Amino acid sequence: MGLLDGKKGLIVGVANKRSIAWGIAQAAHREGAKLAYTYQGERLKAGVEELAKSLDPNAPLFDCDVADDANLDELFAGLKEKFGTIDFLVHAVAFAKREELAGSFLETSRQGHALALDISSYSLTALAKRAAPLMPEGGAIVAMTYYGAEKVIPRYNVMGVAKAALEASTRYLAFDMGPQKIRVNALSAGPVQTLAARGISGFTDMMKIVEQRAPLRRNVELREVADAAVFLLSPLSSGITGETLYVDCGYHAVGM
Ligand code: NAD
Ligand code: 0WE
Repeated sequence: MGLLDGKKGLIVGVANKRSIAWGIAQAAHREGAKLAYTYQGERLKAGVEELAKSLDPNAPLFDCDVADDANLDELFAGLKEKFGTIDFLVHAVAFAKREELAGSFLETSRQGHALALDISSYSLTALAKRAAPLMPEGGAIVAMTYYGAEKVIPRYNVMGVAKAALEASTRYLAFDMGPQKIRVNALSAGPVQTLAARGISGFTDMMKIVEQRAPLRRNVELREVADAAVFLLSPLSSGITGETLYVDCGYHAVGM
C-alpha cells in the first residue's frame, strides 16, 4: 500500500537527476502515484524524457515555460486530455539572473526583481489557477522554498524576496482553494547540490556551516526532502494547509 496509490500528479521543475523535483517524482512513484512532467525547452527534453520513462514509459511530458500564459493553457489542456483529473501539483521552479545572486541586494534592478518574482512566485498562482478545475475532488499543491525568504542569506538577494512572496502566496492560495478541498503548502529545504545550486559561489562553504550549526549536524538529503513532499501530498497531512514545513536538519530553529 502506497501513500499516493491511485493518485495522479504533475511535476514542474525536473532539469536532471539531481533536481529536487526528480527526487519528489521518484518518491511519489514509489508510493503509487502516476506522474506527468514538464520540462523547460528543447534543451532539457531528452534528459527529462529519459528520467520520466525510467519510471513509466507512458508518462506524459509537456514543454512548459512558466512565464508564458498561453504555454500554461496548452499544458493544462494537454494534461486534461491525458489524465482527465489530477490529485496533486509539485512546483519546483526558481530563477533569477545570475548577477542578482552576486553582490548586494541594493543593486537589484527593476527588471531583475520583476523576472525573479514572475518565474519564482507568480508561476505558482498561474499553475494553481489552472490546476484547480482539474481537481474537482480536491487535491494538494506543494511549492519548494528556502530559508532566505525569512532571514537574510548573503547573496540570495532578490530570490529571498521572491521566496517570501511564494510563501505568502501559498497562504493566500490555501485560503482561496480550501473550500474546494485543495491544500497548498510550501516545503523549505536546506541546501541541496543541484543544477540551481551549482555555480553559486560559496555554496560548498554554506553546506559546511550547516554541518556545524544545524541541530542534526549534517545537511539534508534529497531523499528526506522528497519524503516530506510525499507527506504533504498524501492524506497523512489532510489537516495541513497554508504551512511552510522546514526540512533542513533543524537549521532554521537555531538563533546563534
Ligand atoms: P534545478 O535547477 O534542478 O530546478 C530548477 C528548475 O526550474 C529547473 O528544472 C528549471 O528548468 C526550472 N525553471 C526555471 N525557469 C523556468 C521557466 N521559466 N519555466 C519553467 N521552468 C523553469 O534546481 P533545484 O535546486 O532542484 O530547484 C528546485 C526548487 O527547489 C526551486 O524552487 C529552488 O528554489 C528550490 N530550493 C532549492 C534548494 C537547493 O539548495 N537546491 C533549497 C531550497 C529550495
Ligand atoms: O533557490 C535556490 C537557487 C535558485 C536559483 C539558482 C540560480 C543559479 C543559476 C535561481 N536562479 C538562478 N539563476 C542562475 O543563473 N536555492 C535555494 C539554492 C541557493 O542559491 C543561493 C543560495 C542557495 C541555498 C544563492 C545565494 C546564496 C545561497
